[in-house]
Amino acid sequence: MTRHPLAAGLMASHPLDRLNTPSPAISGTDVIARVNRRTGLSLLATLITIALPGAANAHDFSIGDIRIGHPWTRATPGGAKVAGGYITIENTGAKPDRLIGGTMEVASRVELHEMSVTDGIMRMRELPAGVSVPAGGRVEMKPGGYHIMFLDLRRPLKQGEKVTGTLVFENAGRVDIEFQVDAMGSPGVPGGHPH
Ligand SMILES: [Cu+2]
Repeated sequence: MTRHPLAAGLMASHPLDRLNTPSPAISGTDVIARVNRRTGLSLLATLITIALPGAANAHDFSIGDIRIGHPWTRATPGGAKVAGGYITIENTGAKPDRLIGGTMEVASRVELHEMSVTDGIMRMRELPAGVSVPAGGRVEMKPGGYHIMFLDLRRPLKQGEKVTGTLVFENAGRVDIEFQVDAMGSPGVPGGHPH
């Protein structure tokens, strides 16, 4: 998996700059740090020490035995109506599970898709049965393969923002997640989606 450009950016900037700059999307870490700023600098320093090493992979979500790693998508040009979302799914349980759907605040519909090359042509198809995750297994949804398709975008996605949604697993249930929006055309499929 490629290292996330946003994660690199986060690591490069000074933690205090981030804390002192109100961002439109306030992360849990920021809120905790702000609350604790009142309780003393040493505590704040401790918090930063704890929070920062996790910055590169703090962007994880879990429900039951399912762990969702690093949801990301791409910025879209003005008129675009679709975007692809990418995640890794880990099933730490003893039973198989299945990603069967989801919702996005920025899109009126979400589908699960697979992109594959057949006879030299890149094709995309919907996976009506979802994406199965074997017990103890791991599935990578990434450009050129499985993806979460955001359909009928209500607005363009802007680089650097986070967009929220939910994913639904057959066994584990529903989980709220956030997708980081990467640069337009960040490592993916040449030509984008043929929708
Ligand atoms: Cu698609």
